[in-house]
Amino acid sequence: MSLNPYLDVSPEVAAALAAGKPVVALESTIISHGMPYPQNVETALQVESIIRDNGAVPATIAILGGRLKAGLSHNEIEYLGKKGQAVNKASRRDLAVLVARGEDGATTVTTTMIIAHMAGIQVFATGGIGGVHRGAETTMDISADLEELAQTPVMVVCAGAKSILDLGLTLEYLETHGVPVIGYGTKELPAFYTRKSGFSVDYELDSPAELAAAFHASQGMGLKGGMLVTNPIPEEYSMDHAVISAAIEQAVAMAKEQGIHGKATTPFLLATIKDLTGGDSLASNIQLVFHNARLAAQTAAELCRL
Ligand code: PSU
Ligand code: MN
Repeated sequence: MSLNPYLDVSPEVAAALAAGKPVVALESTIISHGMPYPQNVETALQVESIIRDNGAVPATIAILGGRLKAGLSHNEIEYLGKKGQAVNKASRRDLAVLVARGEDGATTVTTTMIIAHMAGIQVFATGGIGGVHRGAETTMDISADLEELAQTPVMVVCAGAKSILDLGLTLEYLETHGVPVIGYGTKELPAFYTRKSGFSVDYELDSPAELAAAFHASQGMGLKGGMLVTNPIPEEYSMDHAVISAAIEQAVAMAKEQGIHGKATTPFLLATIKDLTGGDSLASNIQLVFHNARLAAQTAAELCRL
């Protein structure tokens, strides 16, 4: 079904792409490493149905038995969700060995963008992206997601970046690498669990049609990178600033004490924040993913009209 010998596009996704119908990519690290079981599987399946309800076909992306997959079955999603952190968290550097060995991998924002682009999918919905971590001036912990946004032409719809990261440095990095950062209905970068961060985005766009037009122009000019759309969590699901800030500070301190580093850092922080907030952060996380899925599906539909 595909020109790339490493890639399996599901029949439904392939048919939609061939017919010029809207398709939205979804990542699998959010399933295996971003949320606990069974909420991870329930959320992933619900996100797929929200995308369908908004007129697009969902393509959840992962690596299974060394094959790059665009479009998973419910059983495959259940498998990744149940296995959780025992699945390899697969970033760009992991693809070669995982594929050569025929292993499984959960795709991060980086690898989901890579595989989406291989399949011909332009729009991708998720919760949060990786960024420049606090203390990166000494640890050099900068997510590969930022590099991928600079080079792979996929629109990523997220809820901004959470303050486990250094938001100011994350924006500087994206600016240096030429990644447009769009606020959806806002001039302020949303901070994932809350609607405000105190940092400005480059542009405010206010409709799926405007998002599609900007992405289409970027493609038309042959600019090589992607685009980051930051969609604020709906007010009714946003968290109290003081509560979430305290949990984040404590989680960051615990990670430092316990010497957590490398690819384990983001999953550790997410799980610790969830525990510290008694699950409230998970409830917000789930709602913001639904919200992003809707916007991504509507934007993918607009892109198909251009
Ligand atoms: N942020 C979240 N939830 C997530 C992630 C980030 O709120 O699940 C995941 C995404 O897959 C993202 C990855 O691409 O973590 C970034 O990991 P790192 O910081 O190791 O680059
Ligand atoms: Mn990192």
